[in-house]
Amino acid sequence: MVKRSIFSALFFIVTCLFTFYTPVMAEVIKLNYANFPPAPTFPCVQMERWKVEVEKRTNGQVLVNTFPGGTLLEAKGMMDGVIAGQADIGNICMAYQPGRFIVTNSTSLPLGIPDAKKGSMALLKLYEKYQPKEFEDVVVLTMFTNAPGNVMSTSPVKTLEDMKGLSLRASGGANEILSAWGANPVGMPMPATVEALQKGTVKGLFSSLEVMKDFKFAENCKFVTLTETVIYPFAVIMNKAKYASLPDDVKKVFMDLKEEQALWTGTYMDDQIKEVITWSKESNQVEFISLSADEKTKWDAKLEFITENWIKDAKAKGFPAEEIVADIKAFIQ
Ligand code: DTR
Repeated sequence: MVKRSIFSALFFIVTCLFTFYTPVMAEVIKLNYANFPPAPTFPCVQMERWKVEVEKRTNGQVLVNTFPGGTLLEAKGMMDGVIAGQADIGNICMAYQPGRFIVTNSTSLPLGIPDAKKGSMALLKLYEKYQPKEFEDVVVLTMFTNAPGNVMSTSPVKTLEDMKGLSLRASGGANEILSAWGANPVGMPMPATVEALQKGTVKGLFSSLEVMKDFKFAENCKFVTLTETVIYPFAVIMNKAKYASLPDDVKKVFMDLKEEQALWTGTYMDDQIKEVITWSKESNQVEFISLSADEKTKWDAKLEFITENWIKDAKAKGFPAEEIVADIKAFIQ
């Protein structure tokens, strides 16, 4: 009798355990990550690397769905789309909204940022130090820059005379530099440049050289003038409420990746530039033009006023302009 009661009690307990105890399996967190240029370009390559690292470091607790090529949000609507929650994460190029991103677009001043690695680290340090209000409605997951800009053109540009009135595609701070050199800057996001070149609306562009391969500009632009001037700043941003909803251990993975991703992307970009220069010369017969010393002096002299003007304008808007410029110069040493 006693045995039967013990057995019945045990049976009841085991049944309850299997009925009411369900192991707490953390549900998979799915995040949509929007990007604007085509998949082969460096902003999307870094996105895929971030995805792999996040899914690995969270042991699959986070699943990142990536949307390159503007399939979820386009360049100009990216920031507001992420703020509105149309995408959980987005990649923006601050140069496309110069009036909105005053502090971070200061990295596009002609201050001599030598490569994407130094540019990316300087941009991230600038953001961390000044915590600009321009990003107060989102969480910044990382920041990076492209490599310094060069003129890619359908006709050779060897002197300022050759630049006079030449319609070249650029954006943000790069537009001012082209104007100072006497060219006619035509502003548009990078993806729109393909059609503008084909239509002849522009006779080239001013940007980092990896686009010669990534956008096939080497087919039209058979000349590159090595100016090595101006970088463009990018940021990867996240919807604030979505970020707040993440478990603390996932937030830590994201924040641990912030500087690492900036360094990885800058290094990737610099390595890609070396490869594309060789590819452009050997596979596409692109002529690379170096400015003579006299010419370079003339071109540089045209840019001196740009930083002074930026300081004046930024100070008038209440920004610590001189400190920002001094910090960028210090960060790139
Ligand atoms: N040069 C900036 C930024 C840029 C450089 N390479 C890419 C590739 C894909 C998108 C943007 C960029 C620009 O002209 O837009």
